[in-house]
Amino acid sequence: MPPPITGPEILKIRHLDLRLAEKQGGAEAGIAACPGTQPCGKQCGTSVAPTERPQMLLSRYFLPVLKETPADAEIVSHRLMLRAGMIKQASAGIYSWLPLGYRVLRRIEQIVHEEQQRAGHIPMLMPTLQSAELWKESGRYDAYGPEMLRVRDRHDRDMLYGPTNEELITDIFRSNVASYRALPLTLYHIQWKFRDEVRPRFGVMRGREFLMKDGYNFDLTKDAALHAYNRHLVTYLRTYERMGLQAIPMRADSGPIGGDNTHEFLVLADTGESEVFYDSAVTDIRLGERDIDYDDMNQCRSVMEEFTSLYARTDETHDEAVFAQVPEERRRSARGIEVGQIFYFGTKYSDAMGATVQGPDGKPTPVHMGSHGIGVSRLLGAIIEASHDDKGIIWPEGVTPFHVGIVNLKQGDASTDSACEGIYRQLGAEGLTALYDDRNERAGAKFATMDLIGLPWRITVGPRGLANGRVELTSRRGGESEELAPEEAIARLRDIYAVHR
Ligand code: 5CA
Repeated sequence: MPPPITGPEILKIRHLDLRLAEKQGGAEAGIAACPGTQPCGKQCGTSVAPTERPQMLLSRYFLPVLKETPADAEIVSHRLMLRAGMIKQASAGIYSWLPLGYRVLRRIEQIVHEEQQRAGHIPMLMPTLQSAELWKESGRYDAYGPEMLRVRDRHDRDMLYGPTNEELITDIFRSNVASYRALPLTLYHIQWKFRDEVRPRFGVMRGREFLMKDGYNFDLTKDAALHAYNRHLVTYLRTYERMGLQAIPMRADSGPIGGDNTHEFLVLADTGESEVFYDSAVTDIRLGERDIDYDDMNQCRSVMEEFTSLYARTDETHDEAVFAQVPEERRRSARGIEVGQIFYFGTKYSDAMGATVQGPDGKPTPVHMGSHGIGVSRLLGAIIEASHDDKGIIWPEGVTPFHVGIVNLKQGDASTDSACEGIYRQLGAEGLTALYDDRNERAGAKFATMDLIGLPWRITVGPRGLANGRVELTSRRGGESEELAPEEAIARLRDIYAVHR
């Protein structure tokens, strides 16, 4: 979960808002514009997640947009992330997350946390650097090959930058859990991983350092572990749908993680690195707003079956003979972006590392395990691949870095300035985040920036509309505009975002 807001962050927000307050001559602006919803104490009466809630004046932000299209970026998501000032390459496959990119990354993490915890999975945090000892115990130290970044510390101990965490979590489990009564248990974290990919490319899509959510279930029996598998499948479907994505579970190959049961989640996109084969009817299924009881084994299994019984496989498991049974008009081959993968691997790690619990019969029993990953940083690329046009990104409401952009068409004009500031404050008071373009720029340049960074809604304020008490609310996706009174525009946004919190 994002940390609570700290002193300097509050000061920064207050600083921005006080600038507005000063301009307006009203001290209460500083309070109204702090848009959080939870009590945080005396400074402002509300608390905000430092990376998400605060309002922002564009003149005070750090948004280094690029005018030129970067020559070395091959796919549209990589080009747009660079152009929109979201990331900067630090070295091959390793990126700094600039403020706008960081906001979206945090938003995606937030959704992942919410959906994991809704299913009863418990968050924690393991380190990036791991001791090689555990990997020697599981037998994967040599098996993992050159993708693993190996380092030696000053005491000549072998360490590695974790490419995944099965060993570390199994060690934590075996050191602390002795009885079957502690089961079922699912622990997860969101942490940076390192894989020394031969060809890092496509920006955050195939990085060397990347952010992953990885979760691990521990269960007494195979049936219980398969329930954990199905439960994860359902949480993933909901997670991706909240991000505005359709990710299709496809039967896959388990690679170095091991086990026979595994599904990858693929977002269809021409630029995807995986070749996939599927029955087109699978694209008609949605989880939607169904009420799911994650403890209900039958319900989770039936959702899993509904989503995985039609043919959908990656090239590694593709079988022409089985595919031929799909009606010809529904057979599709395409490309896809893998945004997650779930595994059930039984007792592979618990046998190798002695992770047993005392069973109901009093005998030591190796636990059944699975691991479940979401490519958190890759998701930004996948969402942009799925949602953009020739002007820039179009963020789905669920992940947008700011709920709305405000464009002042005549900066410096007393009435447009004051209308913009009022709207900005009111949005904040409603818990909606706004990026207010208060720069002295031409209207065209302001629109181009807003279109590039892809906020789903824009409020445009100009002297002509204001003369009739109207501002313009524009949808980034459809491009359609409506003239509304400022309070109507705000009410409209409140309704739109009510389902995305
Ligand atoms: N231990 C298991 C599950 S926790 C595991 O490591 N699974 S994985 O290898 O499939 O990775 C999980 C997800 O991380 C992938 O589905 C993918 O979305 C993302 N991912 C993997 N490699 C990269 C990479 N080089 N760059 C960006 N994301 C990646």
